[in-house]
Amino acid sequence: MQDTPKANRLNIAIFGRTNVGKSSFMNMLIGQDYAITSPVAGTTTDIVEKACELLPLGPVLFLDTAGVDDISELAQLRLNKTSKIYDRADVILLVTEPDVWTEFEDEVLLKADENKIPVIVIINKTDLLKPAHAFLEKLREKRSRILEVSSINSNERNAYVNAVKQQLIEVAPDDFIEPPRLIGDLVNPGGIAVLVVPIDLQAPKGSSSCLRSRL
Ligand SMILES: Nc1nc2c(ncn2[C@@H]2O[C@H](COP(=O)(O)OP(=O)(O)OP(=O)(O)O)[C@@H](O)[C@H]2O)c(=O)[nH]1
Ligand SMILES: [Mg+2]
Repeated sequence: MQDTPKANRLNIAIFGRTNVGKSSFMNMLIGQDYAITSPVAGTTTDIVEKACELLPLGPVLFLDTAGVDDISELAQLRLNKTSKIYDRADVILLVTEPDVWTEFEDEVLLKADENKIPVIVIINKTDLLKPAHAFLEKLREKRSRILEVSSINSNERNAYVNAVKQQLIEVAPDDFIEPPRLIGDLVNPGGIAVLVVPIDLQAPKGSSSCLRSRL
């Protein structure tokens, strides 16, 4: 867990190999078809950012990245951009598929550790295959925060989203969960304050709703 958040908005980076369902997973979390998804590996070629109020957590910024195993001609440029996300991320959601763990996932864990960023492992596409016991056992030796989801199973969406929120609350920096008071030392209990705020990215925590999302 980091001691100091980089901003009042929790930056949540989504990493994983191409085609594991990073963009689909982000879309499920925000409740919108926001990022483009497709069966073609390398669909996301630039960082896709989505600001949202994820209650009861607060304002977050999702950063959907290009696949870390991208081997296309432009791969190096994309990977450079993805690597920069380690400077911004407060939390990493590392998306993988049942029974698949490669050097790319290990590399993300390594870089996350170097940058002291907590990681939640997301095993996606569990509608296609349930992860094997042995796979889960091995994974638990690497990380304790593991969630099994399906980004296309809308019946279970609430359960998946709540599980992710719970994990985020547990790993978020303390002063993100308990932010300094804005006017607590200016207004007495029962006093009246008029707060005029634009509902945009700069709005203070708790004042904006999830921008057009159904969360
Ligand atoms: N069955 C199943 N398919 C999924 C799931 N999540 C994503 N997919 C499919 O997997 C394919 C890739 O999904 P994307 O969300 O584009 O994957 P990505 O990791 O963002 O891919 P890149 O941007 O290319 O790195 C699409 O055809 C999705 O519909 C899931 O939970 N179950
Ligand atoms: Mg994508």
